[in-house]
Amino acid sequence: MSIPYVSPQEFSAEILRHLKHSLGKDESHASVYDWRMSLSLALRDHVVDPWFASTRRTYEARGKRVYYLSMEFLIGRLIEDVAVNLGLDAVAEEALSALGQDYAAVVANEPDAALGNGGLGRLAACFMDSLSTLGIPAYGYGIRYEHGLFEQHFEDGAQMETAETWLAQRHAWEFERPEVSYPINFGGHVEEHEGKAVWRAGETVVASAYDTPVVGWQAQWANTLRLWAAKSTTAFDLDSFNRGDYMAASAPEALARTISRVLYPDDTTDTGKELRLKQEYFFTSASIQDLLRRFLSEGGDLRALPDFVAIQLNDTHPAIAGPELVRLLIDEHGFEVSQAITTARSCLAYTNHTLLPEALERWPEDLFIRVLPRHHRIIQLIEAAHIAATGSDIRILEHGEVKMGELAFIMAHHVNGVSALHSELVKETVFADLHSDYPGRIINQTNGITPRRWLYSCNPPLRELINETIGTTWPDDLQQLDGLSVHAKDPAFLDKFQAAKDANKTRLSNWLQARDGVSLNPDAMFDVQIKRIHEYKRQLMNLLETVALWNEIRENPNAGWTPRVKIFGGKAAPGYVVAKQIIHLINDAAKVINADPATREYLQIVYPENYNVSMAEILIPATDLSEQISTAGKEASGTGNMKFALNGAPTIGTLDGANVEIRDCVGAENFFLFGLTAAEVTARRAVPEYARRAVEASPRLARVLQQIEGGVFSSDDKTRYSGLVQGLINHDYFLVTCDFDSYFGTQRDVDKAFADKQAWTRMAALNTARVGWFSSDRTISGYARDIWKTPSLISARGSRQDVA
Ligand code: H53
Repeated sequence: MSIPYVSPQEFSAEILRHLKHSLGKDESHASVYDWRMSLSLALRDHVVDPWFASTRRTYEARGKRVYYLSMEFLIGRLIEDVAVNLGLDAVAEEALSALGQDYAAVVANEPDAALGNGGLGRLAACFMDSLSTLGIPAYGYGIRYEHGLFEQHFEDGAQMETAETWLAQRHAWEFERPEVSYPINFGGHVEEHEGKAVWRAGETVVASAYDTPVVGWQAQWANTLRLWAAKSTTAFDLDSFNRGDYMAASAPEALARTISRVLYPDDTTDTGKELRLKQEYFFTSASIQDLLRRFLSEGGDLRALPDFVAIQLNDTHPAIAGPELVRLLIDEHGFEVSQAITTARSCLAYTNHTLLPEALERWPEDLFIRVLPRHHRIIQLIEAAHIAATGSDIRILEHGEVKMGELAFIMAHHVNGVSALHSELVKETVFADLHSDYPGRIINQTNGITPRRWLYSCNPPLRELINETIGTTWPDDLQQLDGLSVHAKDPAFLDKFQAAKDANKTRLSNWLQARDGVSLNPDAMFDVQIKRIHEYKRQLMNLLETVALWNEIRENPNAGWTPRVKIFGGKAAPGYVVAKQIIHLINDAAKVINADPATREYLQIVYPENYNVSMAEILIPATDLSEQISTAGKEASGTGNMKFALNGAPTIGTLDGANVEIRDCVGAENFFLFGLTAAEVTARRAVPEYARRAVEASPRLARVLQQIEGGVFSSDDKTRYSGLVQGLINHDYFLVTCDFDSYFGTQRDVDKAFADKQAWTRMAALNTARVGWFSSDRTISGYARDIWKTPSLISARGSRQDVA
């Protein structure tokens, strides 16, 4: 496919045509919403041809397709993404300006599609972009949540949540597919008829498809993101209505829709909730039924399914795919048990994203039997086959629980971790026994990020500098950025690099001023920690360091401090009490510290509400220092760390997740390392009273804790943080206290380094130049080569065909 040229005049006409015929609006009455919809629909029109061509090519090739099953796709806005991949970004902007519209305002009118919580969901979105860019035939499968991740507001510094409503407006990018729907059964019981199991379901809902085309770089390929909405089998109960019972009349529809109503806002601990299990089965079953229908409609023989179908399980959430595929092969297609299990396993692979025990799902067995009685029996068969084959002690069903991690592992031909360190820890810890039962099954695929969104679109000044320095072919071959390295010695180049950073800092300042009335000192270091609020990510340690710094500036105001703006962003799961306290404390501390005239010049804390993908796109390019400070061994990979480095922000971080590989790439001298290693963390936990000892050994930390506990930041409620502080002193599972001094000291090294402007800029530029490896194109090529065995179907761009 090549992209046909469209002139701005032609594109204006296309926008106007949609304004009139799709929106039914006259130009003189059109709102920003109308313009945004018209622009989106005009762009979508240009996606359709490459999308159809890709589908045709896939059918002709009769090859393998990838099915990426994910509970979450954290997409964000799509206008710029689509415009950029179509090569129409400049045209769209010019066309809208010619119509008298402010392009940036129109783009900003699009609500974020927040169908995810954080890293895992955003990774899925980056993978969709790369699958299309690489020309690998693929479907993303997920849930079309009516309400995405909640909106966050602060009331007196405390987090409040309100429902997110992206679907209150029409979603411009999707195509409804009412003809593509599947029954999804729950409950009931299993009967035996002539040796055959028959599942008599207690309840049935319908999964109905909505397709969003995902176009890759330069529109060479487009895949489909198919999201399922739950509907009722009977839309309306007329008998109830006629009796005057209007609530009961709409009850079936309301009940069914509950399943796709809302994204669970906790990415670690929501297992155990019946609705969540139903959501997981709902979208997994619909997806498996859909891919089987596609395969059979092409005349496929199910015994050859693994040659045509690669199913990737994004975490354990779709782990029910194994039993579901086995069930369909046995119950509906007459397979023998062992043949069904072998066939299913040859199709399935599982990505593990965490070592946190609470994030590896386990379902109470009685709940599981109630919701999925047939699958429970199938899991017994899978477990028996596993024990027979390996003699293993590992069970899927144990202590009255169904262990989804073990199930996913046993039913996958490959299991991958998401960074080199994480994959090793998967082998050594959570899946040590299964690793010895199935040596070679665990492999690593270090995460990546799409450079189209996370550099090209979000950072125009740096994009232009890169284009003029090394040419324009880097967005789908990111290692070309290495060509910037030689320029990092050139003061003229460094000036331009710094000018790009400054422009982004100004853009952020203006945005914050307009949104929240907050002004930032543009000469200060922008020190940013944006991610979900979690104890292991240690936003608390960052805050403690900020308070310690405040103390020191007050005591010694003329010591030549490097001015800093500490920027926090992120949401806490609504039920995660400690995380919410940490948010409250950051906001409380901000109030006191920002009001202090003695330190105002040097230290400011900013915590904008409702961090999301679009906010990340403004914050990351403007960042000077990236905070990646998790307890070593706890962050599986991180992907924000990659985005910052790519946009020229050196990291202060621990040896955790992909930080390790980032540091290897950028060079130890361009990375601010501190803290205990994963092995030291484990050893330290064995030391009695390690936290208390750490506090006693650090007067600086002890003082900060006293201040917080004593109510310095909570004069309205002096005991507000006593639980939080005592928790640190007495437990501190995440070793905030133990790493504090090392962190504080390294931050002072950062201060000194930042003061040498040119050396700092050089470090920043070398970060950009050396992290091209973290493109999600590289990651997806790795999955395609090592796990899926799927070739690229794009012929134009040479090396693409070598992925398999
Ligand atoms: O997945 C990211 C990792 C990150 C990890 C994250 C994640 C979730 O977002 C949700 C659940 C889960 O188990 C893991 O925390 O380290 O970068 C993508 O792999």
